[in-house]
Amino acid sequence: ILIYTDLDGTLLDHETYSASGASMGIQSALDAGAVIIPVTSKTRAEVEPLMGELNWGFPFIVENGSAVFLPEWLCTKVDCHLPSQAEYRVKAFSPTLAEWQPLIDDLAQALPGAFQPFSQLDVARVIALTGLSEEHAARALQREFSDPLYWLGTDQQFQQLHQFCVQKGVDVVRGGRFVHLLQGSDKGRAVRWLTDWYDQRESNKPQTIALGDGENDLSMLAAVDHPVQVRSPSHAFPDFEHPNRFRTQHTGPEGWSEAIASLLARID
Ligand code: 2M8
Ligand code: MG
Ligand code: MG
Repeated sequence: ILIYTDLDGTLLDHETYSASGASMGIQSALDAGAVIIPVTSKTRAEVEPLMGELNWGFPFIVENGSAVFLPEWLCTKVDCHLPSQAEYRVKAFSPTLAEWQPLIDDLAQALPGAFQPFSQLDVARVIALTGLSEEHAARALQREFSDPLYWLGTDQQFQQLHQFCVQKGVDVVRGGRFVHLLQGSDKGRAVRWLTDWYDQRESNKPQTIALGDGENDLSMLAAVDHPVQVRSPSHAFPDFEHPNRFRTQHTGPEGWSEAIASLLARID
């Protein structure tokens, strides 16, 4: 079983960024032999300490589906064509942070004052906007593939942002606190790629679960057998239809455990 999971507002509490409410669910998933794969807007630098804490060592997907990081120990000869970075092989779908800058500069000119790019914030400002600890805020600033926008503009400017981006083949998705620009990537595409990767290595076709709370999770939910919409304390469920759709009663990590308990009893 592959369990793809969003972090903020899903496995981690929206306010405290703690996964403790999901510990029962995590334990039963690991006991059942499931692979838990974070699929997040966060950066590699943010995900790594979390993987360490939970002691996983599984692949993970960062910056809204921009790239899949495969731990080197999982890789075989087949993966040799993938570039290596630190102790990983990396499958990237997105332009790099540097490649994004011309478009973001054009947007800033067209919509003066409507947003602040994440890469131009300092640690203190990230802490103020997100409630992250100093260490985690610094890690959030280590972006490799995306530059989320802190939105300050009007609805009309948001329409203009959309129009501008559509012309450039760029998608605009809202996360919990920031607006994310995507080109050629989304969580769903990265999830499909990684499911195929497992499929080619294992004799049984993997069963797939995905859990998310936001609009930026819908492409991932559409890419799996068992999509879970985790209830948010701050917004309604985004519209999503699927024959196996599961919507949790509890919010955030408690909802995560609720869904995993119910699904593990039903599948496998
Ligand atoms: C950003 O992502 C969240 C995802 O919902 C958001 O848009 O609010 C990311 O850029 C991430 O790196 C950061 O940790 C997070 C903090 O709230 O914000
Ligand atoms: Mg989320
Ligand atoms: Mg997220």
